[in-house]
Amino acid sequence: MSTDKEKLLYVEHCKGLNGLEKVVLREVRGSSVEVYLFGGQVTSWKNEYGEELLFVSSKANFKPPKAIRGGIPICFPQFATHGSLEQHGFARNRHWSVDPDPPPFPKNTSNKAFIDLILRPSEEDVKIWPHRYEFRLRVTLGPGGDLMLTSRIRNTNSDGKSFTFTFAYHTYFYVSDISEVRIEGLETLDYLDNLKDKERFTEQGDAITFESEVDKVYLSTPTKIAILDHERKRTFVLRKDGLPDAVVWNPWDKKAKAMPDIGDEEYKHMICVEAACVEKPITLKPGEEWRGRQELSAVPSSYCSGQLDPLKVMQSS
Ligand code: TA6
Repeated sequence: MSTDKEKLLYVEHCKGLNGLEKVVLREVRGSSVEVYLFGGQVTSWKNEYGEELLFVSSKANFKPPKAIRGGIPICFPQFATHGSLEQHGFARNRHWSVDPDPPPFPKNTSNKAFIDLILRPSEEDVKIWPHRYEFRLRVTLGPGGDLMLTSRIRNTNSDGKSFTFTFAYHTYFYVSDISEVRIEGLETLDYLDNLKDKERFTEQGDAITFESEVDKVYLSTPTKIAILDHERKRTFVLRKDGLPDAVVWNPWDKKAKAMPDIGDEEYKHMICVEAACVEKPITLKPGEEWRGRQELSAVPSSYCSGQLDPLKVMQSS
């Protein structure tokens, strides 16, 4: 296959909803990913059977500048709300560009389905957050259907000033039924409860299950978290690097009803588990660069974080 045709197979630039620019990544076994340049936001991740693994609300706006409800919104330069910046910062509300000069891939990777995007502040942005930066985002669909996001944020201030930020990949996983979902890997950890004035508690249970609204920032978590969808016999495995915390959120019925861009019953089919850096903000001096990665995979459901080797599960009858 010629390199042009091959490239088209792996990476296709096209128009999405409302004519917004979109990139489709495809792998030979049939898995795919969609990334909108608006927000630098992944809005679809399908396995080789064409099953959608991320949640995007049926009422999501694909009309800038409002963020798209679902997929993987990027929260930068802040997670949540502090001072004058809007909730979750503004990276998810901006138009990103394809990066003409991406950082080199590590030599040993054979990944072909990837896109490099870049975001720099506009003069308007500098007025609301007085710093200059280069935010490079690489979205990669691996040969086995895994989805990797790598963020590289460099301080390019020429005034010698450092800047400090918090960050999250606000990932919305699609689940069959939230009441059948269990999260493993966060047991016994401390968390800040956003429903109780960010008070600090310690998680007691042996796995996290859901019966009502949850909005917690788990602190200094393991690098691997498992999200088990019992009904669908599917486990999502989230691996993260450079992102010590993890946010777990489901709005439940009352909050969902109050949100215009999510269906009243849709909370039953989503769980946000967000690789994040919240408790200890990151500070960069001019010229310094921070890197934060998350890698998502979906494996058969009997795999639990660290208890069973997914390869053994895959080979078992
Ligand atoms: O990640 C949890 C959270 O901070 C919740 O408090 C809720 O606000 C959610 O994010 C969605 O925020 P958004 O600004 O996207 O509506």
